[in-house]
Amino acid sequence: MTHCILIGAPVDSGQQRPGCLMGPAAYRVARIAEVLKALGHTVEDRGDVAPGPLGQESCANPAVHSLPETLGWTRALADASARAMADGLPIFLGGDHSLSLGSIHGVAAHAAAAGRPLFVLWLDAHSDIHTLASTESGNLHGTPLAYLAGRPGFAPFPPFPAPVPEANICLFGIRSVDPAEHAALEETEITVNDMRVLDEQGFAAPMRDFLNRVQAAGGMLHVSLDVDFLDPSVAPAVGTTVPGGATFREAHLVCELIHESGLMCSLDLVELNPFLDDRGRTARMMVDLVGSLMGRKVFDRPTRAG
Ligand code: B3U
Ligand code: MN
Ligand code: MN
Repeated sequence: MTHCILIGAPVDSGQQRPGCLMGPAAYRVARIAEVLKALGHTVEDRGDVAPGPLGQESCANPAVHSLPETLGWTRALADASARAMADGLPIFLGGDHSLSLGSIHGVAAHAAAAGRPLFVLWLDAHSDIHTLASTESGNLHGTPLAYLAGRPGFAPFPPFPAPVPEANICLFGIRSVDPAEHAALEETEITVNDMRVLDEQGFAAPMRDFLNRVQAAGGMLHVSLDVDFLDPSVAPAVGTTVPGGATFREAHLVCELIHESGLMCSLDLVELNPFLDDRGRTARMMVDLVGSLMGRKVFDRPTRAG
């Protein structure tokens, strides 16, 4: 039994298509709390985080937009995250992926204080490893991995408490990488399980390899699940659909393996844009996956209303 702490993060400043701010409400309507309770967990919904006050920060790259807003969210979410880590397993209901700038900040502070190594699993179509200098879109949802890895160029942001060693980061499912990100990844030790690798080796073996490494190191695992990890045919409600993503079965398998490892300490659910959804289908799919992450078997689930 786990104490699950729901934290609404209606962040919309990290990209330019409005709608992600409705994400937390959609997860609640899709009965995330009830699904967790049915699995025997306790659930505490801390409501939606409010962004911190707006500053005047700017940076040299003119493409970057909404920097003060994203900084406000980062500070507020880092704080909410560190507090929740002391009490249970936070589940961040996004919100675009820039929310991870804050959520993982709090998780890393907690792990450092506990003296435990932190590992990060990035389930995403994108590598999200731009810096403020390299992003061409200026969308800060493309930057959290660089921030948490301690890459330079994040001066206006609060210093990352304990950068996650590159060897502790695993990208899984990626299939859209910008040239600057490609160059950055080439010079790192980050494990890149792109779709080419997963097509050839399947999802289970590379996932088990990574989980075994976390286990052997006595590590804590933060999971960041971007809706676009999934194929758009099963999860259409996302601003940046990329064909060729994980199927229903592959995604559940990954979640079941993570559950069986017992290693996950915190979870981001990001990029759901309910305005683009097909009668709540993507929100329900994500909540289904949370069920698998928290102990439900694919063929053993309670009947859901709706
Ligand atoms: N790498 C591109 C596209 C992108 C990243 N994350 C999402 N899209 N969702 C960028 O804008 O940085
Ligand atoms: Mn992402
Ligand atoms: Mn993505």
